[in-house]
Amino acid sequence: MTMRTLYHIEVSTFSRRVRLVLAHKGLEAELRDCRADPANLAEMKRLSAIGMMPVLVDDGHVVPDSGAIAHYLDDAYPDTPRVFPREREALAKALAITSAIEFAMTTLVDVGGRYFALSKDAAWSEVSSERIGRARDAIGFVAEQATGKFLVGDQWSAADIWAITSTLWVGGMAARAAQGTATQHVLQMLTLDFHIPDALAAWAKQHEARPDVRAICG
Ligand SMILES: N[C@@H](CCC(=O)N[C@@H](CS)C(=O)NCC(=O)O)C(=O)O
Repeated sequence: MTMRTLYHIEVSTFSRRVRLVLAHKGLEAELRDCRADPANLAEMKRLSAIGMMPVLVDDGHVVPDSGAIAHYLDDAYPDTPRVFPREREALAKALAITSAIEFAMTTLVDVGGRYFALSKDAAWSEVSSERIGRARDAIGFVAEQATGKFLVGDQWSAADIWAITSTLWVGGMAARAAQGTATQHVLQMLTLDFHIPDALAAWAKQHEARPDVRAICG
């Protein structure tokens, strides 16, 4: 039997993508939460040169980064349902959407978290507005694609997985702040002018009740 381990963070939008990809493929993995257990974090950092979650270890093969993991699983398990379409036009569209979401989420985490300590710097306003403006453009592009039930073609794909996880994560920030469960980084992200466009939030509503989405993002 294949030994499969996912180093992740329970509430991370990046980690949830991979758990939804695994669920779509019917693949199981032992979950090791790196925020809950420092030993898992140390092990993940030993395995991955970039030291970020999620990291998948599949029969000894180490794959970091949610997008790379999804591509790896599509190729390594060709008998399971794919998350990136095979057909060229659909693949290009799915990648345009996942790249835009990756850019928007990483920018939000960078500006609101990793670099926020620089927010008293004279250049902060200009630099952060430029970056967040681009993140808004990227998520706006994704919202423009939300014209049907699925973002690409007529089935659930990586584009939908990337979109639902980020929509629920960003949408849930204010609720977590109100409950007192938000991290300092999330509180800082809430000060930035970044929101999920109404069209994308409305699109997400029709998928929130999916059993895999409820189990992983609930
Ligand atoms: N592009 C990466 C982003 C992963 C990422 O930013 N992970 C965060 C967790 S939410 C992390 O590991 N942060 C720790 C750090 O930056 O040191 C992916 O999609 O997997």
